[in-house]
Amino acid sequence: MKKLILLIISIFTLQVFSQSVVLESFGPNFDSPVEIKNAGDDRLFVVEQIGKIQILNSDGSVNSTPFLNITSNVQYGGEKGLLGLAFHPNYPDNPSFFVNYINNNGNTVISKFSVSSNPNIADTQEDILMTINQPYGNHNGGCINFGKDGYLYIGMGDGGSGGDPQNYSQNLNSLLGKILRIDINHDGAVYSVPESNPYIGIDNAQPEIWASGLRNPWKFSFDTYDTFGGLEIDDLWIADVGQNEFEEINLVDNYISSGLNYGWRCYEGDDIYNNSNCPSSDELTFPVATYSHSNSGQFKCSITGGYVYRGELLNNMQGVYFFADYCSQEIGLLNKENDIWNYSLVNPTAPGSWVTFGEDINKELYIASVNGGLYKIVSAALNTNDLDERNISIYPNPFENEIYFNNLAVTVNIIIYDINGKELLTFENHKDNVLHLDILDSGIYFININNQIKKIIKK
Ligand SMILES: [Ca+2]
Ligand SMILES: [Ca+2]
Repeated sequence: MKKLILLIISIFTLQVFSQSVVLESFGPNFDSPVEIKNAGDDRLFVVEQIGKIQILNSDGSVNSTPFLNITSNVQYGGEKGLLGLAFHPNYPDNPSFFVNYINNNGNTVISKFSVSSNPNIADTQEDILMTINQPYGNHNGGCINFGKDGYLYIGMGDGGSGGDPQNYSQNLNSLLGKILRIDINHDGAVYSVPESNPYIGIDNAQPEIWASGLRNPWKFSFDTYDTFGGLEIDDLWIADVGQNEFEEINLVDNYISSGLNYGWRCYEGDDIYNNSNCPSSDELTFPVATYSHSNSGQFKCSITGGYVYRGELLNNMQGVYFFADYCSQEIGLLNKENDIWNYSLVNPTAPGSWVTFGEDINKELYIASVNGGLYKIVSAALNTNDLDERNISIYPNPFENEIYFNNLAVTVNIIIYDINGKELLTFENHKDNVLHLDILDSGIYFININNQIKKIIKK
């Protein structure tokens, strides 16, 4: 009996363990901040969409002179502006950095700048690496990052309008709707194409393309970690903004898989969007998670991809992928349990139209609203009631031979325990609204659904 009471208490504790993301204001308000990067030291570089990069110091102060001001080169407004920043992997030995912006002709520019003799001020001398024509004002991508392979990855949207009317994302002859990969360390030329890029020498394909079928990757990040066996893993996470209904998160395991097609405009999330002249679905790579605009609580509209957490401040958040939605102002936490990806969406302690996350040198996370607020994420907890909030209930209880779920719209893993906590039955990838438990004797059991719902059931 004592054991039973202890178990009930521990289950109750789990049930009331509430979900939260605590934000602490960090620094002053910025002018439409759209990116936050570090350069391997304790400064944060805040990219303002108008065409400036500000230095935010670890004490929360901002340098009076911007690190870079290229407002006269930048067309700003809507989804246009200075959008991306990446420091050279060997900074400061190699004092260069790269930016992604929309120029005064409305086209995407990737260019290289150098830091001056003062590490807090950049030279305004610019080397343009690439200019990519933009057919419409929206869907300009903008995120750039170096991989552990030392190559520069560039996130390109489908060019814009709606529904990708020219079908750029599926067209390997266009750099739009892709992730590109270039080598910026090439002697002489501004860049070269890595020999391992997937479309070199292929007819009607651009050699810079590394992945295709993206609508507007806002944003992507690398996650580097060591396995218990000491193997270093590099994953790539790509958040792709949806058209009408589904926002998606894509994971490129140990990002060795180049040449993948992420499906847009054939698919939006896992649903067919426009499947004319499309490859078969088994040639496409589908997201590890999607969320709906209107069928998952508060109205949502546009994903902002973040980072897998690898810092020390947030307890129990190791390996959790952080993302956000621009409209609902929620912060999302995605993690894998029992081989199933689960996400929670949380109203953080401060509101914001979230457009970027950032990581400092210690891998702690920051988030910024396009309205100017920048915050450090100082605490976060996963909700154990996430599925409960979708109003899943279990009936009847007590039951005879089977139990029923209402509203089980997702695939779940179910474990049945006895009152001593011994695992009795496991049902993987369960979808039905009925679960047959004739095999059990009369008694008290615990049912665990995706480690989120834990309930006592009686037979
Ligand atoms: Ca565009
Ligand atoms: Ca997709």
